[in-house]
Amino acid sequence: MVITAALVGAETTREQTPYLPITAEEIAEDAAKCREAGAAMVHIHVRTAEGRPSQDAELFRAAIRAIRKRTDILVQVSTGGAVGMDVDERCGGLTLTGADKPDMATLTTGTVNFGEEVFWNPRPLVRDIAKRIKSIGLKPELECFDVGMIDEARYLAKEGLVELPAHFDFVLGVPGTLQARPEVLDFMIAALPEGSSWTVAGVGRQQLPFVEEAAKRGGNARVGLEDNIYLSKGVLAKGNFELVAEAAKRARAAGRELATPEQARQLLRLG
Ligand code: KMH
Ligand code: ZN
Repeated sequence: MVITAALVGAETTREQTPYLPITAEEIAEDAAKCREAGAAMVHIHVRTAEGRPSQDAELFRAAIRAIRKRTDILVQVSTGGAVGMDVDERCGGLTLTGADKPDMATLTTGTVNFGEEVFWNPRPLVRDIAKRIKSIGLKPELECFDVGMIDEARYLAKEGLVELPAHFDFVLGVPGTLQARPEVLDFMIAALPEGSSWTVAGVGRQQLPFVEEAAKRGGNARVGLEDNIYLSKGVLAKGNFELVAEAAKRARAAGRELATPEQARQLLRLG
């Protein structure tokens, strides 16, 4: 089972939790602890020194270098960024080459309400990002906030922009879109193109229970401060590593073994 740690995100603030990593060093330190706790991959956004969400290539470069100095964990960069960013800004992490190139990048395949805002992903923009990911030889993690976004992957495959089978991430529980319920997860799994792999990211209080739902079904799970700041009711996680440790405990209790980064590379077909 691959555990991904979504370390930073674009929405969580230091006012909500003092444990949110912001600088490259903070991100790398938490990433290394997440690896120790059982994660095989980190999903990262970056922040300015003031903590504002950014997708700046140099901030990604600094974070990736700091992570790779400390640990062999796989690095997946966000192309979602924050609501309202334009496509070039969103794709900052895809401009990195050589030793700084990420291992994977996200690709959201449709538009959704996102709290009081709209996470805007019209079809031409999705194709633009898919082409950029493909052109640097990366595989996308297809971020699906709703079931129609799984079907869109089939269109992208027909257009030669995505290879099937692919790896999907079901993001369930953002206010305004599909919520995290076991029957929703079953429906999404049933909708997958044959042979595809999947991760589930439960947002808010469904994060840790959905690690168990994923474990039971043979899937993978994402935890982290991007999606949830609490280890239990009213108790802040003192870093992403505490959420990973709890996820690892629940996965093992369900009889699952945790993938190393090398095993995750095979399982997610990263090449
Ligand atoms: N911050 C959200 C608007 C991704 O990382 O690819 C989008 C997001 C998805 O987090
Ligand atoms: Zn993200």
